[in-house]
Amino acid sequence: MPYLSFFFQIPGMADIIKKIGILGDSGTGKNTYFKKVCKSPFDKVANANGRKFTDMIGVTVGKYETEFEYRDEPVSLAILAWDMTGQKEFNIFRQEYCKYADGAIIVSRSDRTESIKNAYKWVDELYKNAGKVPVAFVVNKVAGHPVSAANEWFIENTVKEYSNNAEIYYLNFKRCKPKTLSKPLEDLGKLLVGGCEASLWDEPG
Ligand SMILES: Nc1nc2c(ncn2[C@@H]2O[C@H](COP(=O)(O)OP(=O)(O)OP(=O)(O)O)[C@@H](O)[C@H]2O)c(=O)[nH]1
Ligand SMILES: [Mg+2]
Repeated sequence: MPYLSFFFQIPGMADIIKKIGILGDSGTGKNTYFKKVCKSPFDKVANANGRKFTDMIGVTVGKYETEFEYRDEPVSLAILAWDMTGQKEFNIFRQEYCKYADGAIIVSRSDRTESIKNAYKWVDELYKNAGKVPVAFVVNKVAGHPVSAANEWFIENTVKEYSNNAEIYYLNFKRCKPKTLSKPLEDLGKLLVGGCEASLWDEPG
């Protein structure tokens, strides 16, 4: 049962487990990004007709693991990333999938201005279903399509403020090395660990 053991081994391995959503317009490159930074057994699972079942349920779940020092203590963190399709057909399902998320990565794409303008929509959907959790905002820098000055201004001055000062990352999903691509997860992970500081480090009672 390789798929079950994949998840069941997590509690023994990580000190902390957090759920995040990967959100954004359809076709911005969420699954492309997810496959490069997360491990998931589900990507390979097909139904009888040879179609990936994640295409039919609108989500893939995977794991990103990291270790770092936090306040002079070693911490191991497993981020369970829910890569959700942006397709409208899955709107109702996505609301459910967003519930209990501890954070999110919102993805836009440099050659699709609309996907940058829509970042608000995704922050809204997230906040409605998971509360005001930390967000990392990622722009997929497609080769030959630099982020326009107007879009950069829009991101830096409006989207950032709207999403509680979310960090912004400009990354070429096809060309960047995995370590560079992982930066949003590393930074978000540290924020999430900071958020659960009380339960981790405080004396009980
Ligand atoms: N040229 C180019 N194509 C890309 C890039 N990133 C993604 N794509 C292509 O865009 C298409 C959609 O990418 P996905 O990663 O499936 O997009 P998604 O955001 O998961 O889309 P939904 O699941 O529909 O929400 C695929 O054909 C990718 O190969 C990129 O940086 N450059
Ligand atoms: Mg997808």
